[in-house]
Amino acid sequence: MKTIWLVVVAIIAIVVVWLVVASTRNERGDLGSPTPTIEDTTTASRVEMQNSTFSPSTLTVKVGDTISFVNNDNTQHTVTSNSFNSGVLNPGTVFNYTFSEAGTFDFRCTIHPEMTGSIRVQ
Ligand SMILES: [Cu+2]
Repeated sequence: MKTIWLVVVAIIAIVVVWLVVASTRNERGDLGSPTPTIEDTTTASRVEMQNSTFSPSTLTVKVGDTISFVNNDNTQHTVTSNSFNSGVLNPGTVFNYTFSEAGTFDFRCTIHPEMTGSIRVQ
C-alpha cells in the first residue's frame, strides 16, 4: 500500500515538473517574439552612417516618406544633395528629410567624398 502511494506521488511530481517546464518554455517563447526597437515611429525609413558609409547606401521610398539619416559613427558627417543638406551631423544626431517629389536623389558626405548614397522616390 505504501509503495502505491509513493508511485502516485512520483507521478504527480513528474506531471508538476512537466507543467512547470512547459510553462517556462511558453514564457521563453513570448520573450523570443520580436522585441520593439527604439525607433522614431514618425519616420518610414532610416539610413545609418557607420564606419564612414551610408547603410543602406541605396533605398527606394514613396513620395511623402520621411527618411531619418542617423549618424551612428564616431565622427561628423553630412548628408548633402542638390535638394537637401543636413549640415554637419555630430555623432548620435539625426537628420530627417521628407521626400515630397518623385525622382532619384544622389547624396554624399561633404567631409568624406567617398561616402555616397542614393534615394529613389517613386
Ligand atoms: Cu562623413
